[in-house]
Amino acid sequence: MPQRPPRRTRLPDARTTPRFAGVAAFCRFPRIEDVSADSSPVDWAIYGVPFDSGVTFRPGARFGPRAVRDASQYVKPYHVAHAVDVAQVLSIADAGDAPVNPYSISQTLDSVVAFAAALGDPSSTRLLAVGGDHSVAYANIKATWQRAGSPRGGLALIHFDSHLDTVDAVWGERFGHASPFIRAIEDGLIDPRAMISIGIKGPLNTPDDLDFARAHGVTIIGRDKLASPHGHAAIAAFVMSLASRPAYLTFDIDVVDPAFAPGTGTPSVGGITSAEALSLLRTLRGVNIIGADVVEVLPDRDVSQITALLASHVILEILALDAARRAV
Ligand SMILES: [Mn+2]
Repeated sequence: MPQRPPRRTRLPDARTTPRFAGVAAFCRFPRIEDVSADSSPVDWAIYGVPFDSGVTFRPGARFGPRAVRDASQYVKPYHVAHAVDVAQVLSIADAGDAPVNPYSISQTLDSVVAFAAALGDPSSTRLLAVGGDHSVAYANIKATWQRAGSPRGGLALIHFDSHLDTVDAVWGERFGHASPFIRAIEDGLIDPRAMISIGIKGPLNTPDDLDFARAHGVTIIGRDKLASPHGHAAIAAFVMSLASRPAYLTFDIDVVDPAFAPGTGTPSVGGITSAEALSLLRTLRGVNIIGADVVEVLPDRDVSQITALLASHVILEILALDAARRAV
């Protein structure tokens, strides 16, 4: 058994260093440049992608990373349901924001991939991107896939969203926020037969929007199905089928009802509650999540920071899944 590297993440003690003081980093983790160069690489690098030029409707998610950093100051590291202290098990750092070009989706995706490729140790540091609109998922998936050794057949994908995001192109643009997964599947980064889309409900522009996912074998757990035991059983069966296969988790905050997450650009009513979102994430315990993103937080439409706060806790849930898996 290889020895675990010593833990390196040090959170300031909130009882002596107030959560409302200092420069805001994700969940108060150290900035990556402050992690000692002679220590082991971090287990997770969290970085922002302040980019929203891929949206089809309301812009503003470019301000998401800052809002999530701010709201995440109140996130605490001990996860009660998994009984694990994320900061004790994992070394985590805020790697800042990827460079973006607000006038170019393609240049931005390329620069995000290049930025992510340089973070930590490619063989061990996992990437968690905070958007930004959903177009940025393609870049973080690509960087994660490359880190995994560019596996033929692609990664498994667990996708939370109100929308499938497998639209071929909108206004001729093939890499917008409606298209990250059609591109990731086409490029072999994702195995559609190991992809599950949870919370899908639309409404859609056309029923054709479902065709690509259905034809490629994506498991679709619609919002209605989540209201029945069948939906949860299907998710459990999917999790079992993955075993230890590397999986990527992408979480579009618009899967949550706008009553709980109003700060988003394409809100879809009738969604899951924030409590259901956390509960669903906890059912993924055991999945080997090697990369993730949390996207589509639009702070200008937010109320009392509730959407950014939810996104912060989704980040904690993702990290806690990995911590719980390693702590066994
Ligand atoms: Mn989406």
